[in-house]
Amino acid sequence: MVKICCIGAGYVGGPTMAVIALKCPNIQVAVVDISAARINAWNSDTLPIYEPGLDEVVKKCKGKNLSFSTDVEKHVSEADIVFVSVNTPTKTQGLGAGKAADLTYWESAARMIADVAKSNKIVVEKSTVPVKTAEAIEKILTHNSKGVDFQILSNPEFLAEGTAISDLFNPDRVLIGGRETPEGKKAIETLRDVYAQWVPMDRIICTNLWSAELSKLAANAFLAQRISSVNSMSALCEATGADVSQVSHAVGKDTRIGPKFLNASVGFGGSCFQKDILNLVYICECNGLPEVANYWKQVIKVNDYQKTRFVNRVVSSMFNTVSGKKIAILGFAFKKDTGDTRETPAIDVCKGLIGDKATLSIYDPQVHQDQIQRDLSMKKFDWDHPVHLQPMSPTSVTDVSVVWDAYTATKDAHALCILTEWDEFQKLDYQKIFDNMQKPAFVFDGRNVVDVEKLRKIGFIVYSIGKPL
Ligand code: UPG
Repeated sequence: MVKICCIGAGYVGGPTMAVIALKCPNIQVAVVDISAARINAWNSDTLPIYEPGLDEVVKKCKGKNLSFSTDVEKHVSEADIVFVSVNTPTKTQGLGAGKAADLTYWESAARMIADVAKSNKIVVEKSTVPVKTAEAIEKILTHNSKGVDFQILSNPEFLAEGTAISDLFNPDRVLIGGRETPEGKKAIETLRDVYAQWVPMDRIICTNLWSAELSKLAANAFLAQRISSVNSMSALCEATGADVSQVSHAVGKDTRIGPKFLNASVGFGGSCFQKDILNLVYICECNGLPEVANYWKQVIKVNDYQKTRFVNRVVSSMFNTVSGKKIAILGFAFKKDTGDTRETPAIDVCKGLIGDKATLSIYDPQVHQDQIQRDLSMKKFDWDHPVHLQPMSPTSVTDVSVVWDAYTATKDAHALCILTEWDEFQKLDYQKIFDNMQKPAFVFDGRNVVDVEKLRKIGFIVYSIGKPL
Protein backbone atom coordinates (compact mmCIF):
# COMPACT_ATOMS: atom_id res chain seq x y z
CA MET A 1 0.00 0.00 0.00
CA VAL A 2 1.32 3.42 -0.99
CA LYS A 3 1.54 5.89 1.88
CA ILE A 4 1.21 9.60 1.31
CA CYS A 5 1.99 12.32 3.80
CA CYS A 6 1.25 16.00 3.25
CA ILE A 7 3.05 18.65 5.28
CA GLY A 8 0.69 21.60 5.69
CA ALA A 9 -3.02 21.27 6.55
CA GLY A 10 -4.16 24.51 4.90
CA TYR A 11 -6.43 25.49 2.02
CA VAL A 12 -4.52 23.38 -0.49
CA GLY A 13 -3.17 20.45 1.57
CA GLY A 14 -6.40 19.66 3.39
CA PRO A 15 -8.86 19.48 0.47
CA THR A 16 -6.34 17.93 -1.97
CA MET A 17 -5.44 15.11 0.37
CA ALA A 18 -9.09 14.51 1.29
CA VAL A 19 -9.91 14.05 -2.40
CA ILE A 20 -6.90 11.76 -2.99
CA ALA A 21 -8.05 9.65 -0.02
CA LEU A 22 -11.60 9.51 -1.38
CA LYS A 23 -10.58 8.59 -4.91
CA CYS A 24 -7.80 6.17 -3.92
CA PRO A 25 -9.09 3.88 -1.15
CA ASN A 26 -5.91 1.81 -1.46
CA ILE A 27 -3.71 4.74 -0.42
CA GLN A 28 -3.15 5.76 3.20
CA VAL A 29 -3.09 9.55 3.47
CA ALA A 30 -1.82 11.51 6.49
CA VAL A 31 -2.01 15.30 6.66
CA VAL A 32 0.38 16.80 9.19
CA ASP A 33 0.90 20.29 10.54
CA ILE A 34 2.81 21.82 13.44
CA SER A 35 -0.27 23.78 14.47
CA ALA A 36 -2.16 21.68 17.03
CA ALA A 37 -5.15 24.03 16.79
CA ARG A 38 -5.42 23.47 13.07
CA ILE A 39 -5.09 19.68 13.34
CA ASN A 40 -7.63 19.58 16.18
CA ALA A 41 -10.04 21.48 13.97
CA TRP A 42 -9.58 18.99 11.11
CA ASN A 43 -10.26 16.21 13.61
CA SER A 44 -13.41 17.94 14.91
CA ASP A 45 -16.82 18.46 13.30
CA THR A 46 -15.97 22.10 12.52
CA LEU A 47 -13.25 22.07 9.88
CA PRO A 48 -10.76 24.96 9.93
CA ILE A 49 -11.75 26.10 6.44
CA TYR A 50 -15.10 26.65 4.80
CA GLU A 51 -15.29 24.94 1.43
CA PRO A 52 -18.51 23.65 -0.14
CA GLY A 53 -18.56 19.83 -0.23
CA LEU A 54 -15.41 19.41 1.86
CA ASP A 55 -17.21 18.21 5.00
CA GLU A 56 -18.73 15.21 3.24
CA VAL A 57 -15.44 14.15 1.64
CA VAL A 58 -13.56 14.38 4.94
CA LYS A 59 -16.33 12.52 6.81
CA LYS A 60 -16.26 9.68 4.29
CA CYS A 61 -12.49 9.08 4.63
CA LYS A 62 -11.51 10.17 8.14
CA GLY A 63 -10.75 7.16 10.30
CA LYS A 64 -10.38 5.00 7.18
CA ASN A 65 -7.53 6.08 4.93
CA LEU A 66 -7.31 9.77 5.90
CA SER A 67 -5.82 11.10 9.13
CA PHE A 68 -4.74 14.48 10.51
CA SER A 69 -1.87 14.62 12.94
CA THR A 70 0.78 16.82 14.56
CA ASP A 71 3.21 13.89 14.59
CA VAL A 72 4.99 15.26 11.54
CA GLU A 73 8.16 13.19 11.78
CA LYS A 74 6.44 9.82 12.21
CA HIS A 75 4.20 10.25 9.16
CA VAL A 76 6.96 11.72 7.00
CA SER A 77 9.31 8.86 7.82
CA GLU A 78 6.64 6.27 6.94
CA ALA A 79 5.53 7.87 3.66
CA ASP A 80 6.51 6.93 0.11
CA ILE A 81 5.33 10.25 -1.26
CA VAL A 82 5.65 13.48 0.76
CA PHE A 83 3.71 16.49 -0.46
CA VAL A 84 4.91 19.83 0.85
CA SER A 85 2.12 22.36 0.97
CA VAL A 86 3.41 24.97 3.36
CA ASN A 87 2.95 28.70 3.18
CA THR A 88 5.29 30.69 0.94
CA PRO A 89 4.49 34.31 1.82
CA THR A 90 6.17 37.33 0.28
CA LYS A 91 9.42 38.25 2.04
CA THR A 92 8.98 41.24 4.32
CA GLN A 93 12.64 41.89 5.11
CA GLY A 94 16.05 41.63 3.53
CA LEU A 95 16.95 40.78 -0.05
CA GLY A 96 13.88 40.81 -2.29
CA ALA A 97 11.60 42.17 0.46
CA GLY A 98 8.12 42.88 -0.85
CA LYS A 99 8.60 40.67 -3.92
CA ALA A 100 10.51 37.43 -3.43
CA ALA A 101 8.89 34.39 -1.88
CA ASP A 102 9.88 33.59 1.67
CA LEU A 103 10.93 29.94 1.62
CA THR A 104 11.66 29.60 5.33
CA TYR A 105 8.87 27.08 5.94
CA TRP A 106 9.81 25.14 2.82
CA GLU A 107 13.46 24.92 3.74
CA SER A 108 12.78 23.71 7.27
CA ALA A 109 10.34 21.12 5.88
CA ALA A 110 13.07 19.85 3.52
CA ARG A 111 15.64 19.63 6.32
CA MET A 112 13.19 17.74 8.50
CA ILE A 113 12.37 15.28 5.68
CA ALA A 114 16.08 14.60 5.14
CA ASP A 115 16.54 14.14 8.86
CA VAL A 116 13.79 11.59 9.46
CA ALA A 117 13.80 9.68 6.15
CA LYS A 118 14.91 6.08 6.38
CA SER A 119 13.52 4.95 3.03
CA ASN A 120 13.47 6.39 -0.50
CA LYS A 121 10.94 9.16 -1.00
CA ILE A 122 9.30 11.20 -3.67
CA VAL A 123 9.07 14.80 -2.43
CA VAL A 124 6.37 16.81 -4.17
CA GLU A 125 6.26 20.61 -4.31
CA LYS A 126 2.61 21.48 -3.95
CA SER A 127 2.82 25.09 -2.80
CA THR A 128 3.60 27.69 -5.43
CA VAL A 129 7.31 28.37 -5.33
CA PRO A 130 9.77 30.43 -7.36
CA VAL A 131 11.17 28.69 -10.41
CA LYS A 132 14.19 26.57 -9.52
CA THR A 133 13.14 26.06 -5.90
CA ALA A 134 13.23 22.33 -6.60
CA GLU A 135 16.94 22.63 -7.28
CA ALA A 136 17.55 24.20 -3.86
CA ILE A 137 15.35 21.66 -2.14
CA GLU A 138 17.08 18.84 -3.96
CA LYS A 139 20.43 20.14 -2.69
CA ILE A 140 19.21 20.29 0.91
CA LEU A 141 17.78 16.79 0.68
CA THR A 142 20.71 15.09 -1.03
CA HIS A 143 23.38 16.82 1.06
CA ASN A 144 21.63 15.77 4.25
CA SER A 145 20.40 12.36 3.15
CA LYS A 146 21.45 9.33 5.12
CA GLY A 147 21.82 7.06 2.15
CA VAL A 148 18.23 7.30 0.91
CA ASP A 149 17.21 8.50 -2.53
CA PHE A 150 14.98 11.56 -2.99
CA GLN A 151 13.16 12.41 -6.19
CA ILE A 152 11.72 15.91 -6.40
CA LEU A 153 8.54 16.56 -8.34
CA SER A 154 6.67 19.78 -8.95
CA ASN A 155 2.92 19.25 -8.90
CA PRO A 156 1.35 22.71 -8.59
CA GLU A 157 -2.25 22.95 -7.48
CA PHE A 158 -4.73 24.88 -9.59
CA LEU A 159 -7.81 24.65 -7.38
CA ALA A 160 -9.66 27.87 -6.61
CA GLU A 161 -11.14 28.53 -3.19
CA GLY A 162 -14.89 28.15 -2.98
CA THR A 163 -14.83 25.52 -5.75
CA ALA A 164 -11.93 23.42 -4.42
CA ILE A 165 -13.77 20.12 -4.31
CA SER A 166 -15.26 20.31 -7.79
CA ASP A 167 -11.92 21.59 -9.16
CA LEU A 168 -10.18 18.58 -7.59
CA PHE A 169 -12.82 16.10 -8.80
CA ASN A 170 -12.70 17.43 -12.31
CA PRO A 171 -9.46 19.35 -12.95
CA ASP A 172 -8.76 21.05 -16.30
CA ARG A 173 -5.32 19.50 -15.99
CA VAL A 174 -2.92 17.96 -13.52
CA LEU A 175 0.66 19.07 -14.00
CA ILE A 176 3.62 16.96 -12.92
CA GLY A 177 7.19 18.10 -13.48
CA GLY A 178 10.25 16.03 -12.72
CA ARG A 179 13.82 15.30 -13.63
CA GLU A 180 14.39 13.79 -17.07
CA THR A 181 16.46 10.91 -15.65
CA PRO A 182 15.17 7.30 -15.47
CA GLU A 183 14.59 7.75 -11.69
CA GLY A 184 12.86 11.07 -12.29
CA LYS A 185 10.60 9.54 -14.94
CA LYS A 186 9.73 6.68 -12.62
CA ALA A 187 8.76 9.14 -9.87
CA ILE A 188 6.55 11.05 -12.34
CA GLU A 189 4.82 7.77 -13.24
CA THR A 190 4.21 6.91 -9.59
CA LEU A 191 2.46 10.22 -8.96
CA ARG A 192 0.66 10.05 -12.31
CA ASP A 193 -0.78 6.67 -11.27
CA VAL A 194 -2.28 8.27 -8.16
CA TYR A 195 -4.14 10.93 -10.17
CA ALA A 196 -5.00 8.50 -12.95
CA GLN A 197 -7.39 6.79 -10.54
CA TRP A 198 -9.89 9.56 -11.34
CA VAL A 199 -8.36 12.01 -13.83
CA PRO A 200 -8.35 11.06 -17.56
CA MET A 201 -4.79 10.45 -18.81
CA ASP A 202 -5.03 13.16 -21.47
CA ARG A 203 -5.46 15.74 -18.71
CA ILE A 204 -2.29 14.74 -16.90
CA ILE A 205 0.59 16.78 -18.28
CA CYS A 206 4.15 15.71 -17.59
CA THR A 207 6.96 18.24 -18.06
CA ASN A 208 10.40 19.05 -16.77
CA LEU A 209 10.66 20.54 -13.29
CA TRP A 210 11.17 24.15 -14.30
CA SER A 211 8.29 24.18 -16.78
CA ALA A 212 5.93 22.91 -14.08
CA GLU A 213 7.09 25.51 -11.58
CA LEU A 214 6.88 28.36 -14.09
CA SER A 215 3.52 27.23 -15.50
CA LYS A 216 1.89 27.77 -12.13
CA LEU A 217 3.19 31.33 -11.82
CA ALA A 218 2.31 31.98 -15.45
CA ALA A 219 -1.26 30.66 -15.08
CA ASN A 220 -1.94 32.90 -12.08
CA ALA A 221 -0.33 35.88 -13.80
CA PHE A 222 -2.49 35.35 -16.92
CA LEU A 223 -5.66 35.03 -14.82
CA ALA A 224 -4.89 38.16 -12.81
CA GLN A 225 -4.02 39.99 -16.00
CA ARG A 226 -7.48 39.28 -17.41
CA ILE A 227 -9.07 40.85 -14.34
CA SER A 228 -6.83 43.92 -14.49
CA SER A 229 -7.61 44.20 -18.21
CA VAL A 230 -11.35 44.17 -17.67
CA ASN A 231 -11.03 46.45 -14.64
CA SER A 232 -9.06 48.98 -16.67
CA MET A 233 -11.91 48.85 -19.21
CA SER A 234 -14.41 49.44 -16.38
CA ALA A 235 -12.81 52.84 -15.71
CA LEU A 236 -13.09 53.69 -19.39
CA CYS A 237 -16.71 52.49 -19.47
CA GLU A 238 -17.63 54.80 -16.60
CA ALA A 239 -15.97 57.69 -18.42
CA THR A 240 -17.73 57.02 -21.71
CA GLY A 241 -21.12 55.56 -20.82
CA ALA A 242 -20.36 52.04 -22.07
CA ASP A 243 -21.40 49.10 -19.87
CA VAL A 244 -18.54 46.81 -18.86
CA SER A 245 -20.80 43.73 -18.68
CA GLN A 246 -21.81 44.27 -22.29
CA VAL A 247 -18.21 44.86 -23.32
CA SER A 248 -16.91 41.70 -21.60
CA HIS A 249 -19.76 39.66 -23.02
CA ALA A 250 -18.96 40.87 -26.53
CA VAL A 251 -15.21 40.39 -26.06
CA GLY A 252 -15.58 36.97 -24.40
CA LYS A 253 -17.68 35.64 -27.30
CA ASP A 254 -14.48 35.50 -29.32
CA THR A 255 -13.55 31.85 -28.83
CA ARG A 256 -9.87 32.84 -28.80
CA ILE A 257 -10.53 34.95 -25.70
CA GLY A 258 -13.32 32.97 -24.01
CA PRO A 259 -16.01 34.15 -21.60
CA LYS A 260 -14.58 33.21 -18.20
CA PHE A 261 -12.79 35.44 -15.69
CA LEU A 262 -13.94 38.69 -17.26
CA ASN A 263 -16.03 40.06 -14.40
CA ALA A 264 -15.10 43.60 -13.48
CA SER A 265 -14.70 44.01 -9.75
CA VAL A 266 -13.35 46.19 -6.97
CA GLY A 267 -10.11 44.26 -7.50
CA PHE A 268 -8.76 40.76 -7.20
CA GLY A 269 -7.65 39.36 -3.86
CA GLY A 270 -6.70 36.02 -2.42
CA SER A 271 -3.46 34.54 -1.26
CA CYS A 272 -2.07 33.78 -4.71
CA PHE A 273 -2.39 36.36 -7.46
CA GLN A 274 -0.48 39.29 -6.00
CA LYS A 275 2.12 37.10 -4.30
CA ASP A 276 2.78 35.06 -7.42
CA ILE A 277 3.04 38.09 -9.69
CA LEU A 278 5.42 39.84 -7.28
CA ASN A 279 7.43 36.68 -7.31
CA LEU A 280 7.41 36.55 -11.11
CA VAL A 281 8.49 40.19 -11.23
CA TYR A 282 11.38 39.44 -8.88
CA ILE A 283 12.50 36.46 -10.94
CA CYS A 284 12.43 38.58 -14.11
CA GLU A 285 14.47 41.31 -12.43
CA CYS A 286 17.01 38.80 -11.13
CA ASN A 287 17.35 37.40 -14.64
CA GLY A 288 18.01 40.82 -16.18
CA LEU A 289 14.58 41.18 -17.78
CA PRO A 290 13.29 44.56 -16.50
CA GLU A 291 10.86 45.04 -19.44
CA VAL A 292 9.15 41.75 -18.66
CA ALA A 293 9.11 42.60 -14.94
CA ASN A 294 7.49 45.98 -15.64
CA TYR A 295 4.87 44.41 -17.87
CA TRP A 296 3.63 42.13 -15.04
CA LYS A 297 4.02 44.83 -12.38
CA GLN A 298 1.37 46.79 -14.21
CA VAL A 299 -1.22 44.09 -13.45
CA ILE A 300 -0.80 44.81 -9.74
CA LYS A 301 -0.73 48.57 -10.27
CA VAL A 302 -4.09 48.45 -12.06
CA ASN A 303 -5.49 46.32 -9.25
CA ASP A 304 -4.37 48.89 -6.66
CA TYR A 305 -5.76 51.66 -8.84
CA GLN A 306 -9.14 49.91 -8.98
CA LYS A 307 -9.39 49.75 -5.17
CA THR A 308 -8.35 53.40 -4.78
CA ARG A 309 -10.78 54.41 -7.52
CA PHE A 310 -13.60 52.70 -5.64
CA VAL A 311 -12.82 54.52 -2.38
CA ASN A 312 -12.52 57.83 -4.21
CA ARG A 313 -15.87 57.22 -5.89
CA VAL A 314 -17.55 56.59 -2.54
CA VAL A 315 -16.09 59.70 -0.92
CA SER A 316 -16.61 62.02 -3.88
CA SER A 317 -20.22 60.87 -4.43
CA MET A 318 -21.05 61.47 -0.78
CA PHE A 319 -20.30 65.17 -1.09
CA ASN A 320 -16.56 64.76 -0.60
CA THR A 321 -16.76 63.60 2.98
CA VAL A 322 -17.67 60.41 4.78
CA SER A 323 -16.52 61.73 8.14
CA GLY A 324 -18.82 60.43 10.88
CA LYS A 325 -21.10 58.76 8.31
CA LYS A 326 -22.11 55.14 8.80
CA ILE A 327 -21.18 52.98 5.82
CA ALA A 328 -22.31 49.36 5.62
CA ILE A 329 -19.79 46.94 4.14
CA LEU A 330 -21.44 43.85 2.72
CA GLY A 331 -18.87 41.11 2.18
CA PHE A 332 -15.32 40.99 3.43
CA ALA A 333 -13.95 37.68 2.06
CA PHE A 334 -11.86 37.94 -1.11
CA LYS A 335 -14.55 36.06 -3.06
CA LYS A 336 -17.84 34.31 -2.35
CA ASP A 337 -18.11 30.86 -0.78
CA THR A 338 -14.98 31.23 1.31
CA GLY A 339 -14.18 32.71 4.70
CA ASP A 340 -10.66 33.58 3.53
CA THR A 341 -9.69 37.24 3.77
CA ARG A 342 -6.09 37.10 2.60
CA GLU A 343 -5.35 40.11 0.37
CA THR A 344 -9.07 40.79 0.11
CA PRO A 345 -9.78 44.14 -1.59
CA ALA A 346 -12.11 44.81 1.37
CA ILE A 347 -9.07 45.49 3.55
CA ASP A 348 -7.84 48.34 1.36
CA VAL A 349 -11.31 49.74 0.77
CA CYS A 350 -12.18 49.70 4.49
CA LYS A 351 -8.85 51.24 5.41
CA GLY A 352 -9.39 53.94 2.80
CA LEU A 353 -12.84 54.77 4.19
CA ILE A 354 -11.61 54.69 7.80
CA GLY A 355 -8.82 57.03 6.68
CA ASP A 356 -11.56 59.45 5.66
CA LYS A 357 -13.14 59.02 9.13
CA ALA A 358 -16.12 56.88 8.13
CA THR A 359 -17.79 54.58 10.66
CA LEU A 360 -18.08 51.08 9.24
CA SER A 361 -20.59 48.33 9.95
CA ILE A 362 -19.33 45.13 8.33
CA TYR A 363 -21.23 41.95 7.53
CA ASP A 364 -19.85 38.84 5.88
CA PRO A 365 -21.62 35.47 6.17
CA GLN A 366 -18.35 33.58 6.76
CA VAL A 367 -15.82 35.97 8.27
CA HIS A 368 -15.66 36.41 12.03
CA GLN A 369 -15.24 39.65 13.91
CA ASP A 370 -11.77 38.87 15.29
CA GLN A 371 -10.50 38.12 11.78
CA ILE A 372 -11.83 41.44 10.45
CA GLN A 373 -10.38 43.38 13.37
CA ARG A 374 -7.05 41.64 12.90
CA ASP A 375 -7.01 42.37 9.17
CA LEU A 376 -7.84 46.03 9.64
CA SER A 377 -5.27 46.62 12.34
CA MET A 378 -2.42 44.93 10.50
CA LYS A 379 0.25 46.54 8.42
CA LYS A 380 0.40 45.63 4.72
CA PHE A 381 2.34 42.38 4.08
CA ASP A 382 1.44 41.09 7.56
CA TRP A 383 -1.74 39.67 6.03
CA ASP A 384 0.35 37.34 3.97
CA HIS A 385 1.37 35.29 6.99
CA PRO A 386 -0.59 32.34 8.24
CA VAL A 387 -3.19 33.14 10.83
CA HIS A 388 -1.97 30.63 13.40
CA LEU A 389 1.43 32.30 13.55
CA GLN A 390 -0.09 35.72 13.98
CA PRO A 391 -0.39 37.05 17.55
CA MET A 392 -3.81 38.53 18.25
CA SER A 393 -3.74 42.24 17.70
CA PRO A 394 -3.76 44.08 21.02
CA THR A 395 -5.68 47.02 19.56
CA SER A 396 -8.97 46.85 17.72
CA VAL A 397 -10.22 49.31 15.19
CA THR A 398 -12.81 51.29 17.10
CA ASP A 399 -14.74 52.89 14.24
CA VAL A 400 -15.64 49.44 12.93
CA SER A 401 -18.39 47.16 14.12
CA VAL A 402 -18.98 43.67 12.80
CA VAL A 403 -22.56 42.45 12.69
CA TRP A 404 -24.32 39.23 11.73
CA ASP A 405 -26.79 40.31 9.07
CA ALA A 406 -27.08 42.76 6.21
CA TYR A 407 -30.14 44.53 7.66
CA THR A 408 -28.37 45.44 10.91
CA ALA A 409 -25.31 46.58 8.96
CA THR A 410 -27.35 48.89 6.75
CA LYS A 411 -29.70 50.31 9.42
CA ASP A 412 -29.26 54.11 9.60
CA ALA A 413 -26.34 53.89 7.17
CA HIS A 414 -25.67 56.60 4.59
CA ALA A 415 -24.28 54.11 2.10
CA LEU A 416 -23.72 50.44 1.51
CA CYS A 417 -20.73 48.97 -0.32
CA ILE A 418 -20.84 45.45 -1.73
CA LEU A 419 -17.31 44.05 -1.69
CA THR A 420 -17.89 40.29 -2.07
CA GLU A 421 -20.33 38.69 -4.55
CA TRP A 422 -22.17 36.46 -2.03
CA ASP A 423 -25.38 35.13 -3.66
CA GLU A 424 -27.47 36.33 -0.73
CA PHE A 425 -26.71 39.97 -1.57
CA GLN A 426 -28.77 39.59 -4.75
CA LYS A 427 -31.78 38.43 -2.80
CA LEU A 428 -31.86 41.07 -0.06
CA ASP A 429 -35.05 43.09 0.48
CA TYR A 430 -33.63 46.36 -0.81
CA GLN A 431 -36.90 48.23 -0.22
CA LYS A 432 -36.63 47.39 3.49
CA ILE A 433 -32.95 48.38 3.47
CA PHE A 434 -33.76 51.68 1.75
CA ASP A 435 -36.52 52.49 4.26
CA ASN A 436 -34.08 52.07 7.16
CA MET A 437 -31.19 54.08 5.66
CA GLN A 438 -30.33 57.79 5.82
CA LYS A 439 -31.23 59.74 2.69
CA PRO A 440 -29.92 60.11 0.11
CA ALA A 441 -29.15 56.38 0.32
CA PHE A 442 -26.12 55.31 -1.71
CA VAL A 443 -25.23 51.87 -3.07
CA PHE A 444 -21.68 51.24 -4.27
CA ASP A 445 -21.62 47.82 -5.88
CA GLY A 446 -18.03 46.62 -6.23
CA ARG A 447 -19.09 43.26 -7.67
CA ASN A 448 -21.95 44.11 -10.00
CA VAL A 449 -24.42 41.92 -8.12
CA VAL A 450 -27.42 44.24 -7.79
CA ASP A 451 -30.06 45.11 -10.36
CA VAL A 452 -29.14 48.77 -10.87
CA GLU A 453 -32.46 49.79 -12.47
CA LYS A 454 -34.53 48.16 -9.74
CA LEU A 455 -32.54 49.87 -7.00
CA ARG A 456 -32.72 53.24 -8.72
CA LYS A 457 -36.51 52.84 -8.92
CA ILE A 458 -36.59 52.26 -5.14
CA GLY A 459 -34.77 55.57 -4.72
CA PHE A 460 -31.13 54.59 -4.20
CA ILE A 461 -28.27 56.46 -5.82
CA VAL A 462 -26.40 53.54 -7.37
CA TYR A 463 -22.80 53.24 -8.50
CA SER A 464 -21.86 49.89 -10.02
CA ILE A 465 -18.36 49.15 -11.35
CA GLY A 466 -18.09 49.93 -15.06
CA LYS A 467 -21.80 50.76 -15.48
CA PRO A 468 -23.24 54.01 -16.79
CA LEU A 469 -23.72 56.42 -13.89
N1 UPG B 1 -12.05 37.83 -9.71
C1 UPG B 1 -12.53 38.96 -10.33
N2 UPG B 1 -13.11 38.83 -11.58
C2 UPG B 1 -13.21 37.63 -12.21
C3 UPG B 1 -12.72 36.48 -11.56
C4 UPG B 1 -12.14 36.61 -10.31
O1 UPG B 1 -12.46 40.06 -9.80
O2 UPG B 1 -13.73 37.59 -13.33
C5 UPG B 1 -11.39 37.94 -8.39
C6 UPG B 1 -12.07 37.16 -7.28
O3 UPG B 1 -13.17 37.83 -6.74
C7 UPG B 1 -10.94 36.99 -6.30
C8 UPG B 1 -9.70 36.85 -7.20
O4 UPG B 1 -10.09 37.36 -8.46
O5 UPG B 1 -10.80 38.14 -5.49
C9 UPG B 1 -9.18 35.42 -7.32
O6 UPG B 1 -10.26 34.55 -7.65
P1 UPG B 1 -10.04 32.99 -7.99
O7 UPG B 1 -8.99 32.84 -8.98
O8 UPG B 1 -11.37 32.45 -8.32
O9 UPG B 1 -9.64 32.41 -6.56
P2 UPG B 1 -8.31 31.74 -5.94
O10 UPG B 1 -8.78 30.77 -4.94
O11 UPG B 1 -7.39 32.84 -5.52
O12 UPG B 1 -7.64 30.89 -7.12
C10 UPG B 1 -6.52 31.33 -7.87
C11 UPG B 1 -6.50 30.54 -9.18
C12 UPG B 1 -6.27 29.06 -8.92
C13 UPG B 1 -5.00 28.89 -8.09
C14 UPG B 1 -5.11 29.70 -6.82
C15 UPG B 1 -3.88 29.64 -5.95
O13 UPG B 1 -7.75 30.74 -9.87
O14 UPG B 1 -6.15 28.35 -10.15
O15 UPG B 1 -4.80 27.53 -7.75
O16 UPG B 1 -5.32 31.09 -7.16
O17 UPG B 1 -2.70 29.78 -6.68
